[in-house]
Amino acid sequence: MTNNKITIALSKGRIFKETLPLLKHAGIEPIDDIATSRKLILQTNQPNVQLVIIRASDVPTYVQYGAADVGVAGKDVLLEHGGQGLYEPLDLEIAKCKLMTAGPVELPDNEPPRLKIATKFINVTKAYYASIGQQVEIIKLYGSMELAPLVGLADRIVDVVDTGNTLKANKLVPMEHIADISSRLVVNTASLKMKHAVIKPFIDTLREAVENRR
Ligand code: PRT
Ligand code: MG
Repeated sequence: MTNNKITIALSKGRIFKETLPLLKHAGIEPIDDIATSRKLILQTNQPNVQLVIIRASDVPTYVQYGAADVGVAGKDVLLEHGGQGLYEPLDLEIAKCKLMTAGPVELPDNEPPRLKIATKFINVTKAYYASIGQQVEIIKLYGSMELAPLVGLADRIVDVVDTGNTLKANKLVPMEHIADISSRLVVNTASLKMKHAVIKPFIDTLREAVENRR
């Protein structure tokens, strides 16, 4: 039996906002208003398409296990997750930012030999400092990384930066560039095979929408 219903995983905020016009190009529009609805599953004008609204960092997990067939996630989140069980066919060119190290405007005269780095991107941070041959101590945080250097929890942070205003407001400066980030379409590898008849045209239409915006 073939099941041609597809579930799309999205996070609230910038990803939802910026994915909506791309979905519209594919003829998909949510029926419920995300701004007022507390529903986590949103029906769309397409009876075979539903949206699930989850935390940005949970999107790869839902898609990996097939709880959602496709999803939209930042490359930062995908690098950190590792991408197991995920096919990444398309750069949606939305929610662009940079993954950077950042530190205080005025660095102390004698920095410790082993820097403390606060971040929610543990794996990416480990790989980055290993790649430049620098031994560091990594401190896992879940948000507001910018605070850590201000209160002496860490010497540096690793975070995504867009305008840089948040760093500036906290007297931090961007230092090393780790990666350019944008959001990607990810697809469950089993869904791609089982629901090829719906997922393949969906990917193609989104690709067209991305190309039209260039
Ligand atoms: O909020 P939650 O913990 O659930 O997850 P999240 O913060 O990862 O989700 P969300 O929706 O805020 O971000 C989703 C995706 O958007 C991220 O995974 C990135 O790929 C992308 N993105 C693009 C950004 C930014 N730009 C961005 N500026 N994600 C976060 N930020 C943060 C930044 O770290 C800073 O704290 O927004 C703040 C403002 O940035 P500036 O540089 O413009 O001041
Ligand atoms: Mg956020």
